[in-house]
Amino acid sequence: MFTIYGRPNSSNVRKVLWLCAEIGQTDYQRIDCGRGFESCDTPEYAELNPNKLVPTFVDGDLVIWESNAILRYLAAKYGEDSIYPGDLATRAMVDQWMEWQTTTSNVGIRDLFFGLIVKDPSATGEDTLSKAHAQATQAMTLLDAQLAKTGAFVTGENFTIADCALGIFVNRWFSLPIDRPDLSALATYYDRLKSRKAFEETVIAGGP
Ligand SMILES: N[C@@H](CCC(=O)N[C@@H](CS)C(=O)NCC(=O)O)C(=O)O
Repeated sequence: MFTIYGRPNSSNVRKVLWLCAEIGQTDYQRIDCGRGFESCDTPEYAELNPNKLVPTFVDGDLVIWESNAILRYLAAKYGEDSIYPGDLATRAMVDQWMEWQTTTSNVGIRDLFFGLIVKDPSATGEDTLSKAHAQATQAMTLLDAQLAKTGAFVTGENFTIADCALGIFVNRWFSLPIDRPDLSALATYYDRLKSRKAFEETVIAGGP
């Protein structure tokens, strides 16, 4: 049995919980920690994850931090081939969108979340919010164009771990109190995700 450290309202923890539900891995232990819960700023936790962030995944002697690395491990170990394809070209597309999530699409939506929901004083300024909104809009417009091409999911007809990485932030985009341009492929995609029980129970239930 593996262990997931992290609060269930964290976006990066929810990615992992969502994938576990998708691939039928429900026999695990989850330990609440992070903002609003037990602090991660302890020597014991830093031994596991020197970033003192969540999630951290422990499977016997194996310890993984970085949510997308955890997704890859779980999908490769327990998932069907389609969720993290063995075919290298198809896999590269999944990896590409996961990298884009971490490095690019996350930035504006994260800053909006900190300004509007967490109300972190460093993120509530008008300029900061407006820059974050522009970044988030640009990223979601790009994703909308991709979805208009692929149809069902981020990389094509099959649900993959790129959807776990990005779907969390699509939920946040549609849940934040912000103006949103009409992005119809993205809205259809969000409806498609909401029809999945695993998404409903692990992502929607956790709020924005
Ligand atoms: N790149 C890391 C980011 C991890 C991260 O920023 N986690 C946030 C929650 S989403 C966190 O630990 N925040 C501080 C806390 O909850 O104590 C990942 O994908 O795992």
